[in-house]
Amino acid sequence: MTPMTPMPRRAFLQSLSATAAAAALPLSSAVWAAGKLKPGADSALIVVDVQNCFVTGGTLPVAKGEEVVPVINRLAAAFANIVVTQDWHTPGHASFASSHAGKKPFETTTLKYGQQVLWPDHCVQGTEDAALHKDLKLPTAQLIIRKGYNKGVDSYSAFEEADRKTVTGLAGYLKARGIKTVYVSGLATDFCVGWTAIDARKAGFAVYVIEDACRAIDLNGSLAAAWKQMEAKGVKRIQSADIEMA
Ligand code: VGL
Ligand code: ZN
Repeated sequence: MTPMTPMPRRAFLQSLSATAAAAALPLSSAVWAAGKLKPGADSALIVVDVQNCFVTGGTLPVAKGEEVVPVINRLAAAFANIVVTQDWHTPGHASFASSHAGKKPFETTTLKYGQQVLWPDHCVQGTEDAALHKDLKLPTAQLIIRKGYNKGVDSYSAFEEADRKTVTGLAGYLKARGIKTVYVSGLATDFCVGWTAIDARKAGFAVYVIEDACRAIDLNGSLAAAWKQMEAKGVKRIQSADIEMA
């Protein structure tokens, strides 16, 4: 082929889309290998709230919550860095319906920082209900970050409490470790996973949510709303099969 020969149209389009795909990705942290994402040394897997309270038999069970455990255990092999979170409430926490006279779980109320969904008592510090699921196997996990431990403030996000002022320190930790990209998994897609993903974007990370490594509560359309908000903030929705296993 002489240099002047026009590139066949199909090859040209393929090269364009390859360039576009590369531009949309943080190249330093992820490489498409055989069409798959390969998390690098500057990526971390965040495993959100895979605790007894959120699975069958727990105090705030997420439908099929336990199904994320084998998916996350498999994913762990692809990550050099893993952070685990635990919802970790005081007894009598402000997010519990039982703390508000006349209120029932899944109703809402207004707290100092705004609207709060009221939950059954769950994930009380030090209880078996708040323990990580026994089948979770993450031998390389480096940090467990607990949240929701201020009695008057909830914290769905692993980065920032519901007052939108108090930080947990996770962004600083990840930045100090040179992490640029986070992959979010766990429970529940429409609450703690969603807020964690959105706040990770706010803190400047590239963010993937691994849909089949999450399960949702889906309260009054909260799941669809969460995906809409996440996508509006540039969170990318992927499946565990999109990740290259080590
Ligand atoms: C969660 C509701 C209340 C969660 C935590 O982990 O998604 N949801 N506390
Ligand atoms: Zn909670």
